[in-house]
Amino acid sequence: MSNLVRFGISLDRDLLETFDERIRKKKYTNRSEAIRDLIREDLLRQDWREGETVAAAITMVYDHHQRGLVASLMDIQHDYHHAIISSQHVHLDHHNCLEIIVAKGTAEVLEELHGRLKAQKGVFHVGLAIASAMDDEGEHHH
Ligand code: NI
Repeated sequence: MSNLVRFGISLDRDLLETFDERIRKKKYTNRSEAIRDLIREDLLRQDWREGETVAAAITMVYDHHQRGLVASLMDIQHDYHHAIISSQHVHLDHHNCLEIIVAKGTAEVLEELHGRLKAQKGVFHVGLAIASAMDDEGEHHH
């Protein structure tokens, strides 16, 4: 890679040992990759805080036999049609459904959607994972 830059980092020995222990547990093959991921995560959190548009995945597990729940979840998703890109529904077993919603928006909008889904009775778990930062043209950066 022509854009690759090498630089040295001075670090306290104890801190480095703790870091090496952590990256071993996470199965990183080298320190550079672990440090790159930390930097990317930090930049992404910063975009999130600054109200930039990010892409995210919302996963939820719920009991579709809960009275009125499927209709409520559908109503909520329609309220956020401008943010939701796609959703996938998996019938896990006789009772439970898993839904994966891919959405794009600001932290405020995505957290609000997440919160409303989570508040419904019969919903067991709702996760929100930020996938990537986007700029105004929808271009992916870092
Ligand atoms: Ni289902």
